[in-house]
Amino acid sequence: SKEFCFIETRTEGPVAFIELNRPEVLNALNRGMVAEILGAMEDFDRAEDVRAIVLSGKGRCFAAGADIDEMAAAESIDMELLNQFTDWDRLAWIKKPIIGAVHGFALGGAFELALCCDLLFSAEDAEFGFPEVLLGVMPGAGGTVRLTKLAGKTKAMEWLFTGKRISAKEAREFGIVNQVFARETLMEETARYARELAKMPPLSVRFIKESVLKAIDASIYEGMQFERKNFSLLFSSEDQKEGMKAFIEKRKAQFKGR
Ligand code: CO8
Repeated sequence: SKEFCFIETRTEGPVAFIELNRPEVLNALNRGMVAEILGAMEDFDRAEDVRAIVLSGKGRCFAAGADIDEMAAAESIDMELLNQFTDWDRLAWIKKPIIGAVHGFALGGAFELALCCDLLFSAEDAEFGFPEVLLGVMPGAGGTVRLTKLAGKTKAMEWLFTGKRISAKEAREFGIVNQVFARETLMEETARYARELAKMPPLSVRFIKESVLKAIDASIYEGMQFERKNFSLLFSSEDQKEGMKAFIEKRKAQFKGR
């Protein structure tokens, strides 16, 4: 696997793992780390045998947000010229399912990263939050948008205005987190889930992801047009033939991802 400075990657069969790896600063996301995350995601997205990507943090927590040291002295024009959010835009084009596994803090940019995952599992000790307001700024990588769409205006305003941290339990209540596990079993349970997901027909999973993400932005009519095209498209796949044939023959289907 490639040499990275700020992350570690590995694959275990069909599951790829990306771990944020700057534990000495609680995995603060500098721009280099975000670029590496995207590089790794795109490689795994193209790798034929990878079926799911797991994202987690090494050390005490998932991550405590964007690297404050890196941006403390910046001016508006520096931010504009950096155009750093193009990396985040590319994240939205990853076609394979991304599962986030959060323990400890997921704050600021790290909460935004977690909100970009397709499924989110967390440890009981997880704390989510947008403390940007306490630094005199606000989220910039989709936080106000994704949190509002997910949890609704009422909670989004409350959490964003105050920087108040959300417990794993509360995150689960508001649909931010799929499931909460004990700290010791989080990675094991996430890997188990990813392996199960890897057994699903990959093209179905791919087009379901695409359609659900489309539905977040689209009108019902537009979303359904999009869904219908993807539905039709799957009928050119070998896996559709195999899946339906296996049902009729009362046996387990063998999916190939074609
Ligand atoms: N940036 C840089 N360094 C950090 C960050 C950070 N976000 N968070 C922690 N660190 C460093 C600390 O400075 C400290 O370093 P050192 O040992 O050299 O002093 C080390 O990590 C350990 O941290 P603490 O000693 O503070 O650990 P505590 O357990 O006492 O506190 C907290 C943990 C509460 C998480 C605390 O570290 C904290 O409040 N961190 C900052 C949280 C924050 O404000 N995050 C939001 C940042 S702004 C943001 O994310 C904007 C996103 C917009 C764009 C996204 C682009 C990527």
